[in-house]
Amino acid sequence: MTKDKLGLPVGTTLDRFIKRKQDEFPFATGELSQLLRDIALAGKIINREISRSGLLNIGGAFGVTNVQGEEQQKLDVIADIRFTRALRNGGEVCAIISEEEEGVIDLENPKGKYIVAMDPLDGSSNIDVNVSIGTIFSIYRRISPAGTPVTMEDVLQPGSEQVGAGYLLYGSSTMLVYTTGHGVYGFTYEPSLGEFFLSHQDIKMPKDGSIFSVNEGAYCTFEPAVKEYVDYCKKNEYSARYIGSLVADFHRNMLKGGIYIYPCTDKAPKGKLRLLYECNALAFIAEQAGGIATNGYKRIMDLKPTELHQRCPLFIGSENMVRKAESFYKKHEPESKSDAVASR
Ligand code: P6P
Repeated sequence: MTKDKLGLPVGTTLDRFIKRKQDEFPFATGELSQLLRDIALAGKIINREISRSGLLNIGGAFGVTNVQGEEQQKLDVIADIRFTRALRNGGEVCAIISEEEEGVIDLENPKGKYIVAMDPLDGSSNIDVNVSIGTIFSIYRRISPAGTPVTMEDVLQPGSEQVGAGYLLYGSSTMLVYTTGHGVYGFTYEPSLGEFFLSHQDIKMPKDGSIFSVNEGAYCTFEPAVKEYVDYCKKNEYSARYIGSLVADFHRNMLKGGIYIYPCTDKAPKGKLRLLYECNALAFIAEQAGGIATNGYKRIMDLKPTELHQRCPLFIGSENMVRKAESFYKKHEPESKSDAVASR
């Protein structure tokens, strides 16, 4: 029987894996473990609803725009409700930041030790065309003492303070991928058993790759450095792979080697992706898997958030590819309009 580093047989359930990992830390109280279970439960429920959305008329737009000015899809709202409910009922979380909610969701659970920042359903415009979508989450320990009201300092922590991060990928199979700072582990969902099983042990991202993911439709408004890097990828006949779903593009690039870029554009002068619940979570995973994530100049996880929904440029993936992309910025530094320069 194949055994992995933990001496466990392959086919280990998420629950058993979490417990075994927790046992490695004598001071672990089990609260983070329970929080991960709560997220997995919500993921199972969303997986069920996504797989039936075409039949239940829960696809399509909700007819409301969210705080981002983006048209909410029905499943965006359902996912937001489901994850918020799972975290509220789980009792480990005191506050949530969600892409779908303008302000902090105070769960009125002052004993909760954790803060969760999440994008309940990223790439939801792909729902109706049956393309993979995902949930992204970051977990922080609160700074203010338990028993006191949640503060903005609790929710505006840099990514370097994350105690956990992960994503659910609702694709050809549904996966949960997460890290708590000791490697990246992937679990594949078996619907007939209602269980996530360990399928990707200690994921490592190749240092190099030949896949680049960027929306070239905005090429004309890219900064010169980004244009030059995209041209470099084409000259080297790299594969262009961009499906409009960050989690799916990131997951493929992590396994095969590659880079995902969402730079500054005229439509998104500070980049499109949100620091707190998209960039930081994937940056933590990327670094734990041996990759890197920057805004073109600075490590994503070193950026100090000032607003809940602030955006930033994202260059994430194989280390050598991100460094190569950054090298073009260094050549063009004075011309760059990237927020990276401003925040440098
Ligand atoms: P564009 C989805 O809205 C998302 O946040 C990411 O999942 C995806 O990579 C990106 O935006 C797509 O944005 O501007 O290329 O359509």
